[in-house]
Parts: sequence; C-alpha cells; structure tokens
Amino acid sequence: MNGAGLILRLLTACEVEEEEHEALGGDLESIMESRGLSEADILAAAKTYTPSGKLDEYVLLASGGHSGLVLAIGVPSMRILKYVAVFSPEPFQGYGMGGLGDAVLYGEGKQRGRTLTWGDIHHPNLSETNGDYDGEFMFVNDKANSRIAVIDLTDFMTKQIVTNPLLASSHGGAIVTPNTEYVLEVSQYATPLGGGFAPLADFQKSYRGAATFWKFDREKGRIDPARSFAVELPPYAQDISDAGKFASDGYVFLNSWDTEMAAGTLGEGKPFLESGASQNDMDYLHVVDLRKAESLVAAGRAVEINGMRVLPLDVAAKEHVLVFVPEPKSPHGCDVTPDGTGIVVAGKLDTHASVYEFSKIKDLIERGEFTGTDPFGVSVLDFQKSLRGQVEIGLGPLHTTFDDTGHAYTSVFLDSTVVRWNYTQLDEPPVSMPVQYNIGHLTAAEGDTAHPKGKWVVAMNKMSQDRYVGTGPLQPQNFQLIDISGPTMQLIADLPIGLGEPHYAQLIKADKLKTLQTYTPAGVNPYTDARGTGAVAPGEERVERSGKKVDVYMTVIRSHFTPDTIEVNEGDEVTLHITSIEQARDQTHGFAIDMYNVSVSLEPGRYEEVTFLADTPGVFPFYCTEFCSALHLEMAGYLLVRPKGG
Ligand code: RUQ
Ligand code: CUA
Repeated sequence: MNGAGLILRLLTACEVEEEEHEALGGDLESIMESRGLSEADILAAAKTYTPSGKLDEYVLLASGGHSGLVLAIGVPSMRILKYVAVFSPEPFQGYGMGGLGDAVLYGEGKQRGRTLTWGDIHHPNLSETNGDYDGEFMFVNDKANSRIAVIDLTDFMTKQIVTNPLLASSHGGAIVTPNTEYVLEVSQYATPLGGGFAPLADFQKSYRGAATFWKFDREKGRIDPARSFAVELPPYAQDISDAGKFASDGYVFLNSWDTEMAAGTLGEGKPFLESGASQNDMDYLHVVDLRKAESLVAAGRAVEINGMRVLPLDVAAKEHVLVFVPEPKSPHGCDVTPDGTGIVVAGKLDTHASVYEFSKIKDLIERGEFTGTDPFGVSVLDFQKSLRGQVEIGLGPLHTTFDDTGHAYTSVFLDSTVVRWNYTQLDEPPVSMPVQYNIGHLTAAEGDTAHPKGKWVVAMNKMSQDRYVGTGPLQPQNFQLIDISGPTMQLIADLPIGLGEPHYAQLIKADKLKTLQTYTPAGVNPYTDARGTGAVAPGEERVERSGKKVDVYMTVIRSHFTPDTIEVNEGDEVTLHITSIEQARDQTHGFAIDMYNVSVSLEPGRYEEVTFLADTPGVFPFYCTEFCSALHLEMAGYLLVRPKGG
C-alpha cells in the first residue's frame, strides 16, 4: 500500500470510530437504547457514579483471602483504592522486598521458625471505641498459619504480626472487644496445642482448640503477647466468633461444627470429615466469660504452653468460663445484634436464623440450670430456653449484618440471596433478593457496630460465573453493592475481585479515617513512628566504611539520589539508609536495584533501610520506580561491586 492509500485507510477507520462515538455520545435516550440500558440501570448508575474528584462516603476494608492482602474500596463508587500488603510480599509498597517491612513479614511473621510468604485473611476487624469503629487500627487473621496482623490506618501499613504459639489454623478472628482491649483468635482445625504429634486415633484425648485473647496496647498500637492468654477448648472445630456488647459485654460467642469429633477417614474407611462432622443435629455455641477467664488467669490458674498462658479446659468447664448452648447443625455465622441483647446463629445445613437471647443465657447460667455436660465436663444449656426465636431464612444461611431500622440481613449460600428480616420482634415476613452467586459474608455500613448506618450492604459472592468477560477458568469473586435504603433492596453495582477469595469486610464512614499525607518531619521510620536511626538531612549524605561493612546515608528528592554512585567490594555487607526529604503530597519515589531483589517505596518523608550482601560483582543500576517527575528516568545511579582482587 502506498502512502496515500495508508492515509486514506486511517481516515476511514477514524470516520467509522467517529460514527460509533456519535451513537454513544448522543442524548440519554439514545445511549440507553444503544447500550440496552433500562431506567433502573440509569438510576443504579446515578447512585454509584462518582465523578472524578468527588470522594466516596464509605470505605470498604475487605479481606483479600489467600492473596494475603487487604483491599480498600470506595463505596458507593466501588473503586479500588489500595491493596494493603499484610502476609504476602508486595513490591508497590516495598513490603518484603529488602526494606524495613522484612522484619515484620519475615521476622515477626515466622511461624515455628519458618518463613512464610502468604496468608489466608478471613476477617478484617476495625478497632472500636464503645462498640463503634474509631478508624485507628485494623486487625486481620491468617487462617492458614494462625497469625494476627495489626494494620495502622494512619498510613494503611502492616505494623505487626503475632504468631499463635498454640494453634495450627485459626478462623474465628480477628474479632475485637468493644473497646479493643482484646483481639480474639479462635482455632479452626483441632491439633495438639503448641504443636507436637499425636495420632488421629487420639483425637478426643490429645487434640484441642483454643480461644486466644490477644491484648492490644492502644498507646503503642501493638499487641502485647506477654499480657495475652488463651482458653482451651474441646476439639469441636470452632468457627467464627463475635464479641458481646452492652449487656453482653465481657462475653464472646463462637460456633463449632464438629462436636462429632470426626477427623476424616483416618485411612481406615471412616467417613470423610464433611459427613462425619454432620451427624449430630446440634453443635455447640460456645459462650465464653472473658472477665472470669481474665481473673482466673490473673489468679494463676493458667498453664503455660510455648510462652502463652492457657486456662485449661477442666478449669474453664468447672468455673463456667465456658458454657455450651446447642445450635442447629454445622453453623457458620455468629453475629451479636447492635444492642448486644441477641446472638444470631445461622447453620449451613439448617434453614433458620436462630436468635439467642443473651439475658436468658445469663439467667440460666446464674441459676445453674443445665441440661447436662459434654464429654469434657462443659455445662450445656437448654436450646429452647436460650432462644429469642427462629426465622425461616432459606437454604444455607451463613452470616448476618444489621442496619439502623431493626433489620438483619443474612447471606444465604445455596439460594444465592440476601434476606432481610426483623431481628427484634421476629415478626415480619423475610424478604429476599437474589445475588450472583453463592454469597459468603455480607456487610452493611458499620453493620456490626453498636450504631449501624444502614444505606448499603455489600454482598461478597464466592462465584461470578457469567457476570464478566472470561479470563480463563480461574474466575474472580464478585462483590455486589445493594441499596437497602428503600422498601425493596436493589442491587446496583458489581466489582470483580481477582486476587484471592475475600471473606469478611467492614464498611466504615470515610471521615472516620484520619490518614497521613506525608511523614513529617522527613525521616520517619513507619514501623516505629519515630525518626529512622540512619535518617539524614540534606548535606549529611555520606558513605561510611568499617572493614567489610558499608553504610550509605542517602537522601532522595526530585529527581536524584544523593549519593548516586556507590562503590563497594565483592563480599561487603551494604546498608542503605534512605531518607525521602520530599514533603509534597503524593510525591512518592521508589528505590530498586538490579538483581538484588530490592524494591522499597519512599513516600514523602519516609525512611527506609536496605541491607544486602554484595556477593555478585558487577555493575548494578539502581533507579526510582515511580514516575515522579519529568526527569524520573534520570533518577538513577550505579552500584559498582568490584570483584575480589579486581
Ligand atoms: S468465612 S463465607 Cu467468615 Cu472464613 Cu464465612
Ligand atoms: Cu523518583 Cu521517579
């Protein structure tokens, strides 16, 4: 084709495109027609569309499941704001890539001496003051490796990981008490506490669960393992938990789904866990008296396992620290009502939501009115006498969240619905709305606090199936935003989550979050919130050598590193002390070196420290990974590693 022909082809292509644009760019009616949109679609769009520059009213903090990340999502726009690195290395935030975050991820995060590079986050929980979110911290659990992480919400960074020294998996976490004195972490699959071996045939004798109460020191913004303790539990596969509030403050409630103590086939033809654990009609809701447990531990009644104080099961049973109430088989959700008077339990193999009346449970315990004990001597209350009532919800109800009008919203896994019902009088016919598909958790605006806000529910669906353009067999999970402000619920927006299976999320009013824009004054180590030990001001940059140890004190500002030439010898141990001396909003730099697996993020004012062994001789460019300025590409330098004897 000659030049003129090519131009003609291009022009024609442009014209065609323009034509299509015209069809789309016309008035509302023609757009609706060309895109096949209904009036309901337009209304939904109007409720969620957030013009550029306008901010969201809420922030959804969602678990990223086995990605080991947490997502921050704006609501109602459903725009993803950030992935917070927690249990997995993440290069954008420079977490686990050679900087200071390594000490959290690979240091504190070590479980039984092993380095882990992933986690399975299930339940993010925001810190609370008097039962309401205060926007200061967030805690998440790692189901796979029984760990809890502390995220500081001033900079959305993971500041601490604590590893549970008793458990080998934990699901019922990271639930906070109403003033965040404790972060609860409850076992899932029973194992011998503290590690060690016991044959599966000894399941009842040697396998246990535990509820760990991690003490949170709000002043320090860290969990204090030395002031934490646990309560030993039977090997019943405890599930999710919730903390009481108001009348039920001082108690925690947790589900269990394996009171059968099934442990799989055992290689000898026993039923698989799924059917073995589904034999009994009832499992046990665990009622734990936290205050009593605390005082017994203080009185020295605990034993120590791997440095953790553990209140033994026989003591917990005898002192009624632990009491059981039957709950319909294979329960999953356990949610305390906003006023603290009720506990909603929904069973995967039952069609009801059961609402327990806390005052009835308390009365029965105080009167010593039990129907008997379990094989471990734990007292059991009467099911009917503990109930407020039950509501028929649908097939496979799971979790419940609340609004500000006395309504509960329960996710129904098998039916793929969200069901709205009245949890105070239990007297309204439940209303259901389909979601796509197989909903797990759901969350309403501040829906698990003392003061839910109503307005929005986010359904977190396990499957998306036909909702999105195909990207191969591994499909995203599907978040759906539901407007609950009117008499009927309306599904108004979808958001695919393509990085891991989100479980729980919490939806907080955006203005409660008081985030930093810069670290000020420059030189802040975000992991100590203090001045970095090697932070320097402009003019103080230098290289210090002592034997084979080389310390580089570096500053970073548009668009250069000072110093930008670093010469070391093969075999030297190099530490880069890097201070961003920027103070302008969003003026972030990054620092990466060829081959040494180093990537750190340098937000304005942030201090970072990178240590590595220069064991490969050669020439290694380092450069800034953020397109920070017109001369960003020029923001680079060289690390020269002189070969031995060279
Ligand atoms: S989970 S989808 Cu909370 Cu781990 Cu229920
Ligand atoms: Cu600094 Cu690019």
